[in-house]
Amino acid sequence: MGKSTLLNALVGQKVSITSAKPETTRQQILGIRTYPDVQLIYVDTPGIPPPLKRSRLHQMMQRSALSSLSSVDIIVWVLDRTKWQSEEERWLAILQKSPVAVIAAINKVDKLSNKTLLLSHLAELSKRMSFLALVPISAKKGTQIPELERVLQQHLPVAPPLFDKDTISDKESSFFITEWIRESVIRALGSELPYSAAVQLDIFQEKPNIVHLAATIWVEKMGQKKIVIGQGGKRLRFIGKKARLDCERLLGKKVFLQLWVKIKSGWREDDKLLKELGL
Ligand SMILES: Nc1nc2c(ncn2[C@@H]2O[C@H](COP(=O)(O)OP(=O)(O)O)[C@@H](O)[C@H]2O)c(=O)[nH]1
Ligand SMILES: [Mg+2]
Repeated sequence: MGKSTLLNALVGQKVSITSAKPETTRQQILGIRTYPDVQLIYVDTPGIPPPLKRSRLHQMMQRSALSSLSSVDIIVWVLDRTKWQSEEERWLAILQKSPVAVIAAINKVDKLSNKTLLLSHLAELSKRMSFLALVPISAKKGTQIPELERVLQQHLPVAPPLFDKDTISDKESSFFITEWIRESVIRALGSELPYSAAVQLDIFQEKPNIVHLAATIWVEKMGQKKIVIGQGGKRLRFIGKKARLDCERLLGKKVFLQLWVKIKSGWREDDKLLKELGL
């Protein structure tokens, strides 16, 4: 859909990881943007996984997605152009009953060639529930993001700011480090490792000129470990390089990053490990 891409566009910096694969976002992340006269606090959420194949991790993702709905002032429903699949149907059923007002953000319009289709889709959507506004956007290109912000500001209640003006998220560096590593794993692996990796930070040691980081990439099976490591460790080095550069940007210092790949079968059902991973 592009929820995390949109969050990053609205915050103006990367706070949430994105990938072409569903289920990239696992938990709620706040992104904060402060202008001289307004502070906008956004909540990024996972999607709702299909009802079959639900693991403990899936249940946690769903709980996280749904719990944010009641605690916000406005919901922005991000849709992928005119696509309408079972997840959209599940969200519609939930949002129709929501006491919180909803804005529909029709995303990825940069990929939409037939604009007539868009108009009829907007008309269809409006028939099924009432929205505060329907805003076609491109989160990736930044198209119509100021328009979406304008509509949001128009409808938000007046309140004192909750965060310092320089704060962009509720998460700490350690969270971003493990997420940047996980994003690098997801992107390096294409469809070979669906949803099965978790990252745990083992060492975070800050020295005057360099930060020493060590992390474990948890996978479920021997075969997956081999894929992540690659021939002669080539893929793991590639994953590590991208993650290291992202971490250097985040921490503003040189980073020495060590990665280990370990197997823990059924980690997605393991409450203790899920807790240790902050899920
Ligand atoms: N062409 C295009 N791609 C987008 C846009 N927004 C997001 N994407 C891509 O869609 C994929 C899913 O995005 P992501 O933000 O991770 O979606 P999420 O699962 O809803 O959080 C990624 O490959 C993004 O680069 C957009 O406006 N235009
Ligand atoms: Mg996401």
